[in-house]
Amino acid sequence: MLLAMAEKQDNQQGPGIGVGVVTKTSPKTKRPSLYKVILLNDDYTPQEFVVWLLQVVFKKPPEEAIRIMLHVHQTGVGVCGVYTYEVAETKVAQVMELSRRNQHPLQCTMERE
Ligand code: TYC
Repeated sequence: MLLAMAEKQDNQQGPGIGVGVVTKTSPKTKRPSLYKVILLNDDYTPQEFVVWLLQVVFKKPPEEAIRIMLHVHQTGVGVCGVYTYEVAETKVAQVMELSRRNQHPLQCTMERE
């Protein structure tokens, strides 16, 4: 009875209890730019350290970590992962800090995909 009255009032004066106003906005979502995190080869950083880094920072399973490390070792560069800007920036900073702390010259950079 109360609802019926509210709806009756609606019909006279606009939306009220139990009456939704339908607003339709066009879905304008933009996909974020993605960035490749790239590891560079050097002659001094131990292979085991790079494999460990790929597991800890980039969450790679052991076998994939070995594969990526060997690719960098053999070709000079390799992609560790693709992320949004801030995530990529954080991964690069983590690699650089862990390398510095362990006195390895390992270099890491990012590049827009
Ligand atoms: N080239 C290094 C070695 O032989 C291993 C290495 C791999 C270093 C990948 C850096 O990003 C790198 N000890």
